[in-house]
Amino acid sequence: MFGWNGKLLHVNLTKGKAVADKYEAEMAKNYLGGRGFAAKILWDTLRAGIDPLSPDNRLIFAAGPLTAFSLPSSGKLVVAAKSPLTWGYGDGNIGTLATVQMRRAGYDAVIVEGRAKDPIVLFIRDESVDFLDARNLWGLGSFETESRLAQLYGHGAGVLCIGQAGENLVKYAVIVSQEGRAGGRAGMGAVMGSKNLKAVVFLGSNELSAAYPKEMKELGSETLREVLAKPNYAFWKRQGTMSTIEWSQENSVLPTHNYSEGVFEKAEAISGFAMEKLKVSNRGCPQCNMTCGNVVKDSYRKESELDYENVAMLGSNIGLGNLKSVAALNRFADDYGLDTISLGNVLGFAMEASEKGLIDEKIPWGGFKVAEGLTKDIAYRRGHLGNLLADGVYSASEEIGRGSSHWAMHVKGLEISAYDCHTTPAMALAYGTCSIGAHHKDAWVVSWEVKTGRKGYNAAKVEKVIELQRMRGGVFECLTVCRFPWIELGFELEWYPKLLHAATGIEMSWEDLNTIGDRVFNLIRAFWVREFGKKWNTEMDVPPARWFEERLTKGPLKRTKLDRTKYDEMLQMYYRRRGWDERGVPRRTTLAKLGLRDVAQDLGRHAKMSE
Ligand code: PTT
Ligand code: SF4
Repeated sequence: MFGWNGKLLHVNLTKGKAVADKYEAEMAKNYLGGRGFAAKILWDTLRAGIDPLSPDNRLIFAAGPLTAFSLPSSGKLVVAAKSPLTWGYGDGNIGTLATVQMRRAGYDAVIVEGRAKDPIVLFIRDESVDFLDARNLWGLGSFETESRLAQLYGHGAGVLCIGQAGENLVKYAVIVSQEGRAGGRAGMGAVMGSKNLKAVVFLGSNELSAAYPKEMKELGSETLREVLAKPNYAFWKRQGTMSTIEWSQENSVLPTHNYSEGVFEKAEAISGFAMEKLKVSNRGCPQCNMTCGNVVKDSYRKESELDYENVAMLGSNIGLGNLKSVAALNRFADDYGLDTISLGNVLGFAMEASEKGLIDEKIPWGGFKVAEGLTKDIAYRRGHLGNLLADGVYSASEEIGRGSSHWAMHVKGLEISAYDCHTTPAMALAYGTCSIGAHHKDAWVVSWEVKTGRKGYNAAKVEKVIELQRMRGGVFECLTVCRFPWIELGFELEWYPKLLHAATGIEMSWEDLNTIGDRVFNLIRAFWVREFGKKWNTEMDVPPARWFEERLTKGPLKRTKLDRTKYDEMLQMYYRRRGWDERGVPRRTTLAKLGLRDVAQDLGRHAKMSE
């Protein structure tokens, strides 16, 4: 095999054993890598109904055939497992040296099962795998953990680690790398913590082998130059994703006060231009020449790396209009290893619950010090409220009750990311049907919808959501490279089949790649349905009642809300277009067409299926 290493590493922490094995070329062709491999392995190896925080769960680190080659933004890694937050399929995408070193060590994916007796660091250096005592690291934040490991193994080593949130099984704990890259929103850090796995360190010494090395080198240089020549490059380096704050505010989609509004009166103070005044440098993922991490000095004069999602969720969504304070909360989240999106979401929920008198604690909108304390309480599961919020917004609203589920902002248990959808039905559908719960990664359709018209609930919107799910959630997650060159700079998609051919020697048309995207999407859907069995229902694809029942009261689009009847019709349209039945369960014929006949057979044992 070229491009792929053709090898997986299976690690059993209970037994302290690691075994490498080869996988079939068929798997590479059918699933490509990254999310495709993760979904296939989780489907094949997990029994339905296992507790995600038990040793039975598998934590998977998976790269794709283009990962770590010298080409635009290729230093990405998929981290996946059954999610402790949603109890469905969970994954995230992290930019990290660990992916480069894992591939150089000879593996395309590492699968970790079991639970170590005491905290350990897994040290993977080419063929050798060591299980090292990590009791001295347990209790440390992710920054200190990584810096100690870098002292031992060098700054070139690839490190994935957890902070206190992962250790304490906070359900939205992430995996952290390089002090500002974090992945696995759906609780991949908690799965790592449940395995007593404080960190994984990779070191590899092999060169990746391409089918056509000369062509690969030339294409790599050409595409890297192409990125630099894009008109938006200079502005991207200045603001990265932070320019979206201004755009979201202008278009009434900036989540504000727990998604009750789409505009924030202090938006300017947390915008990309405000960020530029605090900025000290750019950081980024390895193998990237458009490094987009905006490093600023926070209110404690410490460095914090800002992205749109972090700032919207820890800023406007909690009513905090001081960017240095937002940056400080963001830094705490990175160090503890908490997902910033879910953190901002649960803090907003707590502030609203406090305002409505549903909890005793006084947590004012925009109250930085209280938010800081609560963030720590969550990471350590301290006190009743900290512990409650550590389980996520769905759980918190179940316990608090009294109508709070209407404004507990999640889909399938995953907290919604940073777009308010009172005015955007297609984006609501994207959240409703995303493969991990409410995340924008599969279909960031909001910018297209704002441009082309928000009002309709129509077939064109359904088509666009599916097209993006294929490309973003399918092709990019499986090639496992960053999608930003394409989305943000307009780097042409035509390059990817060429790069794939040079790397692997295999010609794949867009039709082939789209089929892989659909195969993986359907397999993940099957995973959800298998997990939930009889409990599976269409409500699981519907965003919270707030967006349907409460109108915006501010901004140019005030008085707008979503229409539930029309949303339901659009959802049914989406199911039909996907080849799913009226409950959103893939039909046998759909799975068979995608080469998933065996999946249909197994799924039929857990849920009612249509032909
Ligand atoms: C992603 C989600 C996002 S999406 C952001 S900001 W974004 C938040 N970042 C967090 C963070 O930082 N620290 C923290 N403690 N929690 C965080 N949670 C949030 O996690 C990220 C970039 C970004 S920045 C995005 S959109 C793109 N995502 C990609 C993707 O998903 N796939 C892909 N092939 N390419 C992508 N490129 C972009 O990568 P999750 P990163 Mg991330 C600090 O983790 O679980 O996928 O959720 O990984 O290396 O930081 O790069 O406006
Ligand atoms: Fe990472 Fe940003 Fe580069 Fe993408 S563009 S690889 S997120 S630094």
